[in-house]
Amino acid sequence: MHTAKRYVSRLTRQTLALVLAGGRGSRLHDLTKWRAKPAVPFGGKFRIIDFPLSNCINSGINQVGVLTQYKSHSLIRHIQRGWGFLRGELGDFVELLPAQQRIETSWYEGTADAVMQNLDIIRSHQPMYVLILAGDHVYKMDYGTMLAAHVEQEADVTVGCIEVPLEDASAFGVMSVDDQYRITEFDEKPASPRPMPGNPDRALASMGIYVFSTRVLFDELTRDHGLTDTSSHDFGKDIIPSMIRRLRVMAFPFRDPVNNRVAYWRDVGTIDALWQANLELIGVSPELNLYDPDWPIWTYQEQLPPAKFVFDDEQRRGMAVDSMVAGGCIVSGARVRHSLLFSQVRVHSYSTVADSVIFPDVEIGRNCDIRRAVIDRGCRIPAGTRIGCDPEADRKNYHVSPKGVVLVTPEMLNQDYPHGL
Ligand code: ADQ
Ligand code: ADP
Repeated sequence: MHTAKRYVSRLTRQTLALVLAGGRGSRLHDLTKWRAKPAVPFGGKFRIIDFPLSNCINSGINQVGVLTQYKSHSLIRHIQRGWGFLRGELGDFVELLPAQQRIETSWYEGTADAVMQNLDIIRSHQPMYVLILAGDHVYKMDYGTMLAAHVEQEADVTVGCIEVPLEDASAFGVMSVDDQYRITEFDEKPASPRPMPGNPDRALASMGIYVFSTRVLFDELTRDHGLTDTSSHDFGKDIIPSMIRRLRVMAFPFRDPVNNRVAYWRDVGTIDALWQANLELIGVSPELNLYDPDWPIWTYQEQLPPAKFVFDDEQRRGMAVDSMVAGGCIVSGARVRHSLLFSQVRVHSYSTVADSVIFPDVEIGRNCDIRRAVIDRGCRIPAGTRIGCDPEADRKNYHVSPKGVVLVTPEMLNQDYPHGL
């Protein structure tokens, strides 16, 4: 056991992780109008990117580059504030790699181009392996086991994969594997995805995460870079499919290490998915356990006082039940039920908040009734506002998702965004 651990830690130390955090994430509507998807708040005090970054640190990978592009201001600020604790003098870092026209005069094109444009930086760190991650999935994964599988199977590239329902599979890269988990087919976002053999309701999907041996990565990126007319310079569309016949391309099935079942992995890419994944955390034993001391999720957090629940001046109780409430919140004479309140939320007397996700720095005035909502950062909800009670009225003022979740942003309330928060 001891030797095995040391073997894995040697691999993780020789690995550079690159987190792709530049995509648009347009299905999150106005939540990504001003911020990149990896910067979207999640779980009461985190942002989505904290999950892959924490996975790196918890796996012993302490050299991490974050590739940013679209709307990166709040993402950059978050990483600078929260992820600077690694010891540079020991060679550990979380480094921001914005699109900066290092090689081309263009911004990053596909995901492979984003990595290609940083080849000189990768080279300077001399890693044996490069772990390419997406900045926009919520999951807890020990990348050490994937690295060990990559090395043991003498793979050129190893693709993380997970079983998904067949009806969802056309949103992913879908693969077929042989009995050694060598990938034999790979179709990026196929219109009619192939089911798994013997399992007609499931497909094997790429998680969009890859372990490359560094030499192979350099060769493949250089080759793809030359295909100016035929390639979109994307890992899923171009690089992985083109490697299958020539090289050893392996799949690594991501399973829960405790019960060996399909692990928790969410692309919280829509308002409905984001709302549901946040509210699931409130349950008694949610699939994603944020309270596991063996796998802490790191983040930037302000120093805030404890959440407070107070009687108002007329002795009405402020309370939250079946809820998660972050630091700095004050619930005074109001009821909060089955909801998740991020930091510094204020809820005033006679108001009810139910089945809702309230981002930081929101103020909810008196006499409000808020149900099935996602309220964006900095909203000041005027007294007497009803949200989630009348779909027609909601549609006029806010965005209503296919499942009837109401998204409210400061712009929809004609309020300025709280700059400098
Ligand atoms: P998608 O998620 O559709 O499919 P993509 O939009 O390319 O792939 O995003 C992958 C990651 O890269 C995201 O984290 C995104 O933010 C980031 N990204 C996108 N363009 C970028 C750019 N130009 N610069 C920097 N970062 C960028 C991929 C795979 C599929 C796989 C799914 C799993 O292609 O095969 O099934 O991920 O979600
Ligand atoms: P955070 O995630 O920290 O709440 P955002 O990601 O929402 O911050 O915002 C990203 C950047 O865009 C910030 O600089 C913010 O001030 C700016 N911004 C957000 N909404 C607006 C708006 N409606 N008008 C102008 N700037 C905005």
